[in-house]
Amino acid sequence: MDTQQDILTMPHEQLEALQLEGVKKTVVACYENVAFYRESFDAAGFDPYAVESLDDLSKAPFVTKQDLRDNYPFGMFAVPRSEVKEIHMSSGTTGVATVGGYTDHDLRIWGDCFARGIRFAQGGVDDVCHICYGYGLFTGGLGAHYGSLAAGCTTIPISAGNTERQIRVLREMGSTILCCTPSYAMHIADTAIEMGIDPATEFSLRAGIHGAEPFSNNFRADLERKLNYKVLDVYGLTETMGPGVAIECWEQDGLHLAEDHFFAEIIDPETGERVPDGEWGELVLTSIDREASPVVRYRTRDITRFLPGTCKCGRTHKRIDRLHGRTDDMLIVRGVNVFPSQIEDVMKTFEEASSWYQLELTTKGSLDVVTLKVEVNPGFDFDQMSAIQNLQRQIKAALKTALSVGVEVKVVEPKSIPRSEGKAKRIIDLREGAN
Ligand code: DLL
Repeated sequence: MDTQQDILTMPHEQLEALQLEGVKKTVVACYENVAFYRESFDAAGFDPYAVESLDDLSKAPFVTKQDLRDNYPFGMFAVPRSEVKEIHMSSGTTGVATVGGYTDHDLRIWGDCFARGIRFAQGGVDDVCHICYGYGLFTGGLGAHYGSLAAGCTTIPISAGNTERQIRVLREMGSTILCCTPSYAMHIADTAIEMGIDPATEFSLRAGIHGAEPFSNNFRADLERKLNYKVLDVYGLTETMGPGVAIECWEQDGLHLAEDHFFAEIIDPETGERVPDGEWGELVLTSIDREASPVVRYRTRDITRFLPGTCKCGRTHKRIDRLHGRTDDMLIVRGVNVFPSQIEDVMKTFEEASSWYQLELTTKGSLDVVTLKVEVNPGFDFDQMSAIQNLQRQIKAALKTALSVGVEVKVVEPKSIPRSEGKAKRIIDLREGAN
């Protein structure tokens, strides 16, 4: 019997019973082994020994990225350092990094979680899995690596960078599964096309397992067309494990949470209260069986919602909607809340617009001004001022209609926006006091 398959299709009530057992163990382990949790549970009057239901967990205080930073490097470990076999760290571009530790058990779970994505793509021993997420402290490379090994694929640990070599290897080794950020996948596809190689016919890709940053449905459609494969969205974060917390199945109808390893809540970021199923809010995660770096009610700052109903694939694990972005990336343009990926979705309906854009934030008086810099596709006649102005006007009007936001639009030449081998930098904040 395939136990992984059983776990993925078991009745939800049965899964909840497993979750409750796991959550009970996690809160006790955190209380007994991590000074931070002992203090914060005591301060909130939360008794970890009195959890009788998953609802009781909502009495526990939240833990934030700042709490993890304050306990850098090893203060959040729930096992002795000698049991920690691997360490990963968040990029830490804004302040001190956060650290995640993994025991042998944690590494196995991580591999199993990512391997689900590969199996969702019917992947296994017949596949060649090309991994160009960055290897190192970033969780992308090694998370996909452990997943690929667990799923039995032939693994190519090429890491990010040297795009022409990526293209040669993809073509010559007949890779069937591509793991990298969606923006790097797009860069690989565009570079191949520039080199005179048609990736749709000269690569052998079947599936891409892309994540680590938001990407719109239109961006995805463009990728699928250029690379002639199917894209599955994978979500995760260093603070709770890395990639594999939730992954789309072949239905592409939301990301199945690994509910046997994480208990998820969606809260109103302002009040901290759970929102009804189906409503958008901030995802909060609690570990069920993480040994080294368990979290209790970690506020991810990522905005999503539980999707109603069951998935056509028959798996019972709840699905979250594709992520719009983080609460910190949400722009408030003249009072309207908007995420960069929503702007991207509108912009991508124009065939002249490439997939490359940046949002520049500036101030004019007391108001924030958002300028969308859109790179046009090669072939666009950049010498024709009227064509440029026309396109700018049309995109601006489309954004106003679709999102009710007034965004300035500036069309820029092909290849003028920097490419990224990892996460794309979509927002350039030039406002006073930013950075
Ligand atoms: O980005 C882990 C990862 C690696 C996920 C590879 C998927 C693939 P961090 O660097 O800690 O970890 O960044 C985590 O990235 O809180 C989200 O804001 C964002 N993010 C991750 N996956 C997605 C996704 C890795 N599929 C932060 N869609 C998270 C949108 C995502 N945003």
